[in-house]
Amino acid sequence: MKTRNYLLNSAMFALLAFFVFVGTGNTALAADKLVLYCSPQIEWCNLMVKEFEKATGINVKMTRKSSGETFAQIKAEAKRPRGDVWWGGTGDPHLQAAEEGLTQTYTSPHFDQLREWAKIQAKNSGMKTVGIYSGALGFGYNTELLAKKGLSTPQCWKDLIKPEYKGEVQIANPNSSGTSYTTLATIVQLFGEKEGFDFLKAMHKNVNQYTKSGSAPIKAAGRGETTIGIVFMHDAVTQTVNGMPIVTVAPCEGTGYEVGSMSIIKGGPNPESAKKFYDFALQADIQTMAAQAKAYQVPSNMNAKAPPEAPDLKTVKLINYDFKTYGSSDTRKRLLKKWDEEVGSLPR
Ligand code: S7P
Repeated sequence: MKTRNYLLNSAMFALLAFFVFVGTGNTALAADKLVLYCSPQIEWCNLMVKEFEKATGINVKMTRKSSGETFAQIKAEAKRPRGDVWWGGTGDPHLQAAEEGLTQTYTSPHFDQLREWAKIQAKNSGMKTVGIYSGALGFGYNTELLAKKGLSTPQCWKDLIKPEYKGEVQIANPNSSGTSYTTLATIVQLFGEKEGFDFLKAMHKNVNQYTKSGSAPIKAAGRGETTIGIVFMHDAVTQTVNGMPIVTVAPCEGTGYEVGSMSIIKGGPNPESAKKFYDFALQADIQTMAAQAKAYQVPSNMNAKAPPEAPDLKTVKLINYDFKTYGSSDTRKRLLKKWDEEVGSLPR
């Protein structure tokens, strides 16, 4: 009798589990999880989480941090990784993570649909990272503040060291921010290391604050808290779309750009969910959704639609940014140390 009841209960439990499983309408088990480290704008991170959970039923635990900060966290957790996927953020620290063995190789079935720059990023890392979007560096200014203060219109990097802009420029700290590290590497590539650091030291006198996050300076400019913010051009465009009096500038000397990247963290707790997210994030229809979050980067999937607001990179004078060198562990560590010693620590 006891055995019959036991068998009956087990059968009922199995039947119930089957209905719950079918009822969810997807192939994930309730226990499927993903720990996502997200570095682009929070609105886009939230949208990706919502859409991925809807499509797969996998429960996502997401934290948003800047690129340099996320790199530091993954490195600190290397002995016991807690994250599964690092999605977005500038490509240089993703390359450094690959070189330092913090991320793992993976080739998505969607790889062939990607633009050349996204594939080159993957190949440069031995397939440990991949390009998901691109965007050019520049700056934006608040037209109302500029007029009120009677300042001239900045058009070039070299304009930003003019004494008239004392206290008017904001940029992030390159240790925490991928945007700011891209600026540091761009200036060094454009002007050479000696002249580049002289420029950064001179600009330091005009900087009112080094923020933690890369896009913070243009948000501050939108609110009228600083006149000029050095950021990716697409982040300045978002402010204009939001109704702020911001004009975006592609610097006259030329400028660098990012290959925003994605990597699977080596030894992460949910490797199967990680691959599912990776494939999902490379799909054309998913990349096209970025505009819904007012994210105006250029998508890496050739079949994704670039938002009409995205700055047209063909009209911007782009330098031949050397990702291999400036994403290497030695160069990134050396330049950040030099920036701390020779720029960040100077009085203003
Ligand atoms: O806001 C979007 C974006 O500019 O942010 C990413 C960036 O790495 C995150 O900000 P940090 O500069 O603070 O690291 C870029 O990849 C992305 O285009």
